[in-house]
Amino acid sequence: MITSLKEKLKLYFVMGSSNCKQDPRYVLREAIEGGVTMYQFREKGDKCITGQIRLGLAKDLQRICKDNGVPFIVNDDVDLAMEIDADGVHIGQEDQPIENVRTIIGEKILGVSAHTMEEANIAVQKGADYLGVGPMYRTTTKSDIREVQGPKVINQMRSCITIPIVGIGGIDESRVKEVIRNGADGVAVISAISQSTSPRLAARYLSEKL
Ligand code: 3NM
Repeated sequence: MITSLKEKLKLYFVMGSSNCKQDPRYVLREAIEGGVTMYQFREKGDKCITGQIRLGLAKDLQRICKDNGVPFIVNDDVDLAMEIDADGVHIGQEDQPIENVRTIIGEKILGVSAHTMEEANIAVQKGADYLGVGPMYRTTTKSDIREVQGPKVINQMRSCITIPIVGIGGIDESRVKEVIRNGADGVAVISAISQSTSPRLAARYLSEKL
């Protein structure tokens, strides 16, 4: 990849069908037009789609990413990532052990959610390529989240973590700068883009803050 992973992580859009007010394909196309630099397929929760419909959506969204040179990352589902040859996988602390995922996916991008210094250090040792740290702020998009951390936790992690870090959770246009000032390489957002009536403009405004 010509552009570094750090650059690609600048405006990281995370989304599944239940996060969108409009067709996810339209939302992703618009978001990329607006400046999204990386995308994570996160088809999770009560209202998520399954089976062949899910697979079909993943392939459609992957195609949109490919056509625009945007890396396509799959949340949790290592089998799906391998089946469709995604660019990478993002896992949480409750998912499969990091080292197992690294063995399966080889050179693909591996992102890990970390909430504390200890989790961050372990993730790096076990082969993470980047960390997602959150929740930065209060969010209603994900129900099983940890306590709000605030961007300072990224500042602390920066004393020993050198791989790219993105902040996630409750980030909107007004908060991007604070997250970056605390040492994040980028921001990961769901609702700030997916719930907007204009995902393109929402992505553009976020991107302008970066
Ligand atoms: N992970 P929004 S918070 C997927 O803290 C996710 O690890 C989080 O959605 C974490 O941008 C979160 O709409 C939800 O707040 C982010």
